[in-house]
Amino acid sequence: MIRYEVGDGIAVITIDNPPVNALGSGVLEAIEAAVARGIDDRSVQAIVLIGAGETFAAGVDINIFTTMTTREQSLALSEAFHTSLKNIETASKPIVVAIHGNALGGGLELAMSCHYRIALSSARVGQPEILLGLIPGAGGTQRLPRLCGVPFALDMCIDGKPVPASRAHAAGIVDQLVDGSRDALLTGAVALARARAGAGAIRRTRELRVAPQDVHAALAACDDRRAQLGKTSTPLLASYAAVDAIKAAVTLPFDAGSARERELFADCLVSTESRALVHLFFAEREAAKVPGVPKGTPVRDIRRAAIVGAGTMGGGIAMTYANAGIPVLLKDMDDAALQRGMATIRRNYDASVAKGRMTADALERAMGLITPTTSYDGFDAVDIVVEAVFEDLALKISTFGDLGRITRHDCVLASNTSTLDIDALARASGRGSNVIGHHFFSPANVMKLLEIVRGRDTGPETIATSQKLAKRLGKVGVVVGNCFGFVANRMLLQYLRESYLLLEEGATVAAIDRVMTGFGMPVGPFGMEDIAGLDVGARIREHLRSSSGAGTDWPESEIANRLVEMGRFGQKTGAGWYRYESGSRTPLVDPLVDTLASELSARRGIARRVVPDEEVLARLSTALANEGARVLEEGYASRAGDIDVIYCYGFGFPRYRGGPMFYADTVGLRTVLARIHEYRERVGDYWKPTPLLEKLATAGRGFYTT
Ligand code: T1G
Repeated sequence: MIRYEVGDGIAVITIDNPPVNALGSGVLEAIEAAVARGIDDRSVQAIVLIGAGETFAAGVDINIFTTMTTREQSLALSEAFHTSLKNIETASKPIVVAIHGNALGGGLELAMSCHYRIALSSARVGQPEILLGLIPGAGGTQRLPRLCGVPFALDMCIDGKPVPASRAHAAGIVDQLVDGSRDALLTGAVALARARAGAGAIRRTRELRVAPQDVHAALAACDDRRAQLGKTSTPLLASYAAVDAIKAAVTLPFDAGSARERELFADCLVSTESRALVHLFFAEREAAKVPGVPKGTPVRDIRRAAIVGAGTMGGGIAMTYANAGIPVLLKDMDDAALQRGMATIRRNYDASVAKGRMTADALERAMGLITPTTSYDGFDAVDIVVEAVFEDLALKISTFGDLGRITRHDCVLASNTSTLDIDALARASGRGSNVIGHHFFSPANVMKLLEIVRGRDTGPETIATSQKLAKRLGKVGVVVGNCFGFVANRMLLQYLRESYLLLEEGATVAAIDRVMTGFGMPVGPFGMEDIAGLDVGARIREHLRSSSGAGTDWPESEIANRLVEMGRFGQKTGAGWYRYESGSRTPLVDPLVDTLASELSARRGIARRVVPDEEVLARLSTALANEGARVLEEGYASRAGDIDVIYCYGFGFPRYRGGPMFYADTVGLRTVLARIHEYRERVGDYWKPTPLLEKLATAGRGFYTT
């Protein structure tokens, strides 16, 4: 994993641990040993450290963290990192690190323990540990503020976003930039090393003063950042720990500050938040591995696309393709609908420009890639068609009939349906192996999830092409099976069912939403339905009732349907579960809904009661976990991790809770099972534990514990 070569007085140490040169166990020690070898080698005047392949190092091997079960182990791990980097930093010959690709987490910490940093201008550096619920644990919180100052270090450690090498250079993290290839970088690094070799004193980051040298200003920056954290919805434990560790860099000498960092790092590593985020890191990557679609399955090149239906979803999907630089035809039946669709797209882009998220040029470029049309002209030249017409099976079947006749034989035919039968659409098209579900989440140009639905005849090429396309569209693609509501909405139906029934039992719309937003959801079930549209929910329930009669073995609350009958579809009609002042999206409590709930519970003979917040959370999260187990058991999801990725990216389930399946494990499946039995007694016998959940709970296991 470590190569050592000497040429003309310069030792070049290469990290070679594909695919991302992760600093797995033994790698840092091997680098340390190679540095010691260079020190002892009289022919060596200076040392260069570089990564093999496409990148420098993407940090410590995250797999290591899954083996850490105690705080003591975590502390020892951080101590080992610190010792290795101290030995590298205190080397008596100059060490130049050459950065290309990524220097992230422990990779940047290693680079900062070297004496001089040269980077390709295309490189990125960052401390993304916060995305894993961690802080830098190898001295990053002590060395970074010494190189770039406290405010920049706070940004890097709390936002976790990598910064381009040019900004790192401007901030003082990187000393020199090089354009071109890895070879050009290596040449530049060797030249810098040679120059430093003869230049006397070596600059060690640990000896630098933290900037700003005005301690009050530095401490004020930390306190301000901590105060800001308190205002954010759910700051992570690690966010506060990052502020405390950087504050220690200001107030304590290097070694004492490092000891403080280690303590804080260990606290984070054993936290449930970090376990949840590390779980999601790997679950997201596992989701890319689909049974029956081996690595290397051929994929088709998507150069041109077409969307059928210029409504809210169709428009958002067209923006997603245009944002990825793919020219797209946007078809709708009549010109009026098309103009409305195009106007919405321009309005959304204008809003992005107004928020500084896009330039006016980029707006015009994107609009230029979207061609509105009322005909199928040009559809015979596209590589993919995404159907996004009204959620009506007959309409979709006729659309797929058309598409099967007019598109090229290898054209991917995708449907944005959120619930309907992909196999029926495949049959209508006569091209089953090319038909697949591409279920985007609203707003389609914003939400990161793409639920990819494989039908009975969907070909592996079509699936592999969809996965690659998802990444290109900036989405996280998760492949699921074809059942009513697939995974996302099928589970959501149970979550909403319990929300409605809790209303009849005495809870209120505002209380239920408050509990779920307090839990970390971006909106509660009722706020979410007001955004998506109660009419959409009603149609889905109607489809479910008419399609199979399956899944209606539970008491259906009439309350949602009553609101729809009253024309209360949500934000789009100014009233739904909440009411909205004209032009405002601020939900206002409407006592009418609570009155309706009391009437319906009286009619169903339900004795209303005070529903504790804990029960609200328990009922809704248990409904998700139990249906998730059913989806797994029936094989519509390949892994529990896929379900967690779907809920975190599709519905904003709090990542620091790991997703509904991981969260159920933190509650304990025995507790979850006991709750289901209790609800079966008290609420209704529609509560049936899924055999998989029952089996795991009885065995004292979880969805993730073997
Ligand atoms: N450890 C282990 N495996 C890793 C890894 C890592 N750090 N980074 C990537 N992989 C694997 C990944 O699972 C996948 O495997 C393959 O590499 C390709 O990754 C002490 C505490 C670098 C931007 O948080 O952000 O250092 O699925 O699919 O889209 O302070 O990977 O193929 O089997 O993501 O091109 C900090 C994490 C660690 C960076 C590349 N570092 N990695 O993205 O490929 S904590 C990070 C990434 C730390 C110290 C601390 C991305 C990437 P497989 P990929 P990509």
